[in-house]
Amino acid sequence: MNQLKKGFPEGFLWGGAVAANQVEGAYLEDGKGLSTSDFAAYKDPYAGGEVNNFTFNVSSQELLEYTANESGYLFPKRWGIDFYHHYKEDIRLFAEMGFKVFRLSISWARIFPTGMEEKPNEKGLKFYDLVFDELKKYGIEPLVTLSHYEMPIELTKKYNGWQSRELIPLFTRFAETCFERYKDKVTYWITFNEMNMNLNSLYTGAGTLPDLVSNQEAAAYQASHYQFVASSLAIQIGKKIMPQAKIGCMICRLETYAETCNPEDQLQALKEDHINLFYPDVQVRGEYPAYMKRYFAENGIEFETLPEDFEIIRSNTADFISFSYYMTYVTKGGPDAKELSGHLVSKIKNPYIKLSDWGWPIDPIGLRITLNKLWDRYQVPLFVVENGLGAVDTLESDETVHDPYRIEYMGEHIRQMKEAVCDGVELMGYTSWGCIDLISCGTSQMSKRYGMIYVDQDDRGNGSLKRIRKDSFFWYKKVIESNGEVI
Ligand code: BGP
Repeated sequence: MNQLKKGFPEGFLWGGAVAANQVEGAYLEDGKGLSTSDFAAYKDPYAGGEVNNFTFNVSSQELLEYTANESGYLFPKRWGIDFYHHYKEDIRLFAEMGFKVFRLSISWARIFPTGMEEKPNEKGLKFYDLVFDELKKYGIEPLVTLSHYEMPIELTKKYNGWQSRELIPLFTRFAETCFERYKDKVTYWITFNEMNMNLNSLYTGAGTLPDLVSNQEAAAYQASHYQFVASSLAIQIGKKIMPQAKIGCMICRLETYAETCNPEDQLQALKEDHINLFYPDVQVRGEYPAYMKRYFAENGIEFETLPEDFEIIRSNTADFISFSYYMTYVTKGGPDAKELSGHLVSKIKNPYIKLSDWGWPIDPIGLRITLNKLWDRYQVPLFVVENGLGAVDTLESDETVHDPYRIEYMGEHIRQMKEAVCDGVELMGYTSWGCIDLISCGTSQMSKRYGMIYVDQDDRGNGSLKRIRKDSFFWYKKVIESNGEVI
């Protein structure tokens, strides 16, 4: 009998993750064009407004004339945490924790301000050169996401985002430019962040204004189809330029439990798992699964494809599956199954697990379950590229931040990852989400803090931007030093 696995393999890629639109700021600096994420806004909560949902809260017409009325709105992703000017300090802190890898994204609009230029913006390219060089100084591998919930707003205005096939060549030109420029600095790439979340937010994932499409679900699958093709073409191009590169796909993993052992509930859980696994199925197995063709037919979902699309998808599959894992879901069969599913947070509560400050269920065992399921289904390397606890943190008068709740959350999830590795799962690494406090994707709040590093800034952008090590900073440093043995 061969040796049982006891823990994380040598070379396990410990680190942290951010996204350009949630950290960089400098939203119009050095030639960058406006991104869709620069319109992630909410009414100023301190001026009587309340935190609304993620996308710009006015009609599409007003968005397209964004200068028309910005009064009362806050656009936190336009300032982020000013990573653009703090990246050296931040990377030094990541190195102090012992990071082996750092997940970040490239802002498309820094490289092609409108997305349609023939030539890239040299100052945009230069910024990421400097970031990668800084990471290299500390021996930290970049893990680069090409599209992480942002794109040039001009592509929304002209094409309504990924509703148009025109986005495919524009994206592959962006990808090829990055591959050519950074081929000697970046080995690990992800094409699209959480592509399955097109179903939850067309604007965030696909740069599509929902009120300009007749069927939002069909529009999400149309955008996903074009992104499948674009991702496969990017892999094809990438492998020619960087034969040694590892290019992966990425989903938001929605591990779903049936509420009871009633076969109807179990069947509904399977159906919802299919909706989630459709994305790695296409990107790793290389074809549309029959269960989704049936789903499209039975639900009257139509979108444009071309025969050659399917050969591109078949011939250019992802090297690994990366995913975000925050929580698990509960579902059940019956007449109201449809409206109970597809929400960011499960409508049916799981009585066996606690909730975070933002009501997200906390389920570490679910991570072991999901790792086993994904490994059993695909037998390709896996990478947990987002996992973390958004919480209210308190900066003490002595400039300390005590976050035992975050240490417990991360510790429990790392423990379950270790169990999965001992079950035989091939796991490449773990990049904790929001390794430094940043702007929330879903609410644009600064106060939903994820980091092991505190950033002195409030929801309105006020603060010194000082970086402060939390208790979890020192704890995570020990975890990495021991390759997870202390867990
Ligand atoms: C994922 C995004 C990340 C991150 C995370 C946490 O969907 O890929 O960008 O933001 O969600 O969500 P939030 O920031 O809304 O707490």
